[in-house]
Amino acid sequence: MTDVDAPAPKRYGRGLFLATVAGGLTSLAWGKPVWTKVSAALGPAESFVPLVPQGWRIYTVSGSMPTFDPATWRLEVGGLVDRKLSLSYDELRALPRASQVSDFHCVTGWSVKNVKWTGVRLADIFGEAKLQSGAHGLQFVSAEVPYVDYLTLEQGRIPDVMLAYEMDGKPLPREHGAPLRLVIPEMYGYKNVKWLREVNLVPQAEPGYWEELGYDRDAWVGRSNGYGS
Ligand SMILES: Nc1nc2c(c(=O)[nH]1)N[C@H]1C(S)=C(S)[C@@H](COP(=O)(O)O)O[C@H]1N2
Ligand SMILES: [Mo]
Repeated sequence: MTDVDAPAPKRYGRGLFLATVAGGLTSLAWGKPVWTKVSAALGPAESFVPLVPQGWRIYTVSGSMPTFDPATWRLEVGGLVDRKLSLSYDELRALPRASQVSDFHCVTGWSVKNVKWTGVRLADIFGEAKLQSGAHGLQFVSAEVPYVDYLTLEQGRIPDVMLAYEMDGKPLPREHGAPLRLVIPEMYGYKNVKWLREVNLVPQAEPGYWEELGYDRDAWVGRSNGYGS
């Protein structure tokens, strides 16, 4: 794991992040030693690129990005359901299509406004899979091992939560989680699992990847430990 993986190295306060981002000197936020280390770990082609105009930072915890083959890819829906699903990319795209425009916030202080997402609502997946009464949590498993995260079923039912396969009118780019990522605008970026491969209905939500490392379980934007802690 490299420093680039972290939603926020805790030693950087929000003020420093905002100041450096506003000044366009994003690499300052990482510091030169980190920058050098990251570039070495990922190689020149995949090293962290600050896309200043749009604001995205590309994160991985493993230093590599899963590949997507439409011929073999499946979204598996399992756990406490009456009908397990194994949806091909085409089958996923044949489900009712939903679009929204929402803001995206990383716990480190960067945001991207007005992102257009298109994909499927969890409710439509649940309708196919038939949830069992003991299911109160959702487990989201990334193809990027070991990134796993959870929501309560109630959080998963927030109306603008979606599994997104398009971003800004185009198929989700690889670096943003192709072909599918979770989008939950009410919560910080680390809940928005990229390279989504499995959704499992579980008895209850558990701590996810970053939560095991000290971040808040309920990563409500503006109301959890990303800011001011
Ligand atoms: N699989 C996976 N999903 C992930 C991450 C990651 O490292 N791996 N980082 C999270 C964090 S902390 C943020 S802020 C967003 C960043 O999304 P982006 O890489 O599309 O900009 O992805 C989230 N989802
Ligand atoms: Mo993040």
